[in-house]
Amino acid sequence: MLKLYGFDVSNYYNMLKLAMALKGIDYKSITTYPNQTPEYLAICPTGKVPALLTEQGVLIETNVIMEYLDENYAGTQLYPQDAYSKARVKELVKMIELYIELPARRCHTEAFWGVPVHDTTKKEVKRALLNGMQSIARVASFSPYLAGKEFSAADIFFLYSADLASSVATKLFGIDLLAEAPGAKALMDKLNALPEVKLIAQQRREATPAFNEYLSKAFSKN
Ligand SMILES: N[C@@H](CCC(=O)N[C@@H](CS)C(=O)NCC(=O)O)C(=O)O
Repeated sequence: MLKLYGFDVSNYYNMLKLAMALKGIDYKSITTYPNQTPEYLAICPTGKVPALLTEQGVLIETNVIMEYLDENYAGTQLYPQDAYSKARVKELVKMIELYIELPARRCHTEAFWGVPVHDTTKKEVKRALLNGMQSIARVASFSPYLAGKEFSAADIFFLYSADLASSVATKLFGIDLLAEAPGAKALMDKLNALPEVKLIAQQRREATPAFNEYLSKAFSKN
């Protein structure tokens, strides 16, 4: 059986949990925080999560795992068949990771755990997030899904990355990031209403106290 390493507060992990739930894939969750122990590095070379153990070996990187799952399992299709449409979905996934997820992460410590981030970083991140969301607005269709009429992997990435990034933008910059992409709020509401998404959100809330405790220990060591 597939084994998925990660923890319920991680948005990358939750992207894969949602993909697997929508496809009806059976797997075993192995709760793991990112770490650099020899034991985990023997499974996952970066020490990050998620990692997926398949019968053939381990796969890392969320977008790569999502493509693998889509090619190997039935259920909700996450990428279109046609090469051009598929490339457009991958384009959105890459834009979300590079221009929304990664800049927002630079400010997570201050937004979520009160560990201050330098003002220069905040200035850079604010500009990057606004540019990123405005770029996505030019590429995405929001009719009603990000890539058009059909649900896709891009919606899964958007759901989790835009959610965290818009919290960062509200908390630290007082801006409404989703308002930069007309249609984004309606899409978020539509996705958040899915029973699979609600369950993952509930599991995230339940797992948050343990993760905060783990983090406060980690921060006090540094
Ligand atoms: N590019 C990786 C990023 C994974 C990632 O950054 N995961 C976070 C948890 S949500 C992590 O492991 N962070 C710890 C670290 O960066 O060392 C992916 O797509 O899976």
